[in-house]
Amino acid sequence: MDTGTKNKITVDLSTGELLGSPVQNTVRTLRDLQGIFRDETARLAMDLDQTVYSVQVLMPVPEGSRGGLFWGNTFIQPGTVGDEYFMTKGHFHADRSRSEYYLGLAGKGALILMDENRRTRFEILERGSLHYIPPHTAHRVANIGASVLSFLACWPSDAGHDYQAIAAEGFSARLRNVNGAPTLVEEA
Ligand code: S6P
Ligand code: ZN
Repeated sequence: MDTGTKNKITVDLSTGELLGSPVQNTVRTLRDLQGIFRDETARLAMDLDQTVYSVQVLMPVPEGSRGGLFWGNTFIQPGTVGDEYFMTKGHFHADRSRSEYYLGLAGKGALILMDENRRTRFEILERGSLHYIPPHTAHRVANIGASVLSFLACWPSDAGHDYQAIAAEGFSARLRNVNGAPTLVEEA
């Protein structure tokens, strides 16, 4: 009989860490983020084995299944490459109609959103802030604080990830540290 304790998963609400199994863990180091930051020379001068972010994902159904939901926790280290904050690669969902929720848990960040007309904006992501990422919207998160940023995410199991569009064209604006303030600067 299932007592309710089998495969029990808990979220450490102070850090966002997912405890229990099965959880997939992905780590992105500076080496993995070639072409993501504006200042490639600055990135190459850094310790490329340094972790920029990691993601824990709970996938109760196979990727691509219709009707399921995935859960993920992302942890972004504090830091910069040149004047750009450590951030995620960013993606559209492969099925552009699929949306997502983010909930901030620790640290201070910026959720950068770009629609399909390449209009880019950002929302401050911090403990308790809830963000609805609409369909047809590319998203990435930057850590604009001095401590680890962590946030929870929930998205449909058939959303998929399109990293290619961002790898090819990027976002239309970059979040840069301008005189100490996170500022969206349009790409030339
Ligand atoms: C998945 C969701 C997040 C990101 C994670 C890392 O749809 O948006 O779990 O995967 O924050 O970002 P990225 O751009 O490397 O997937
Ligand atoms: Zn997503």
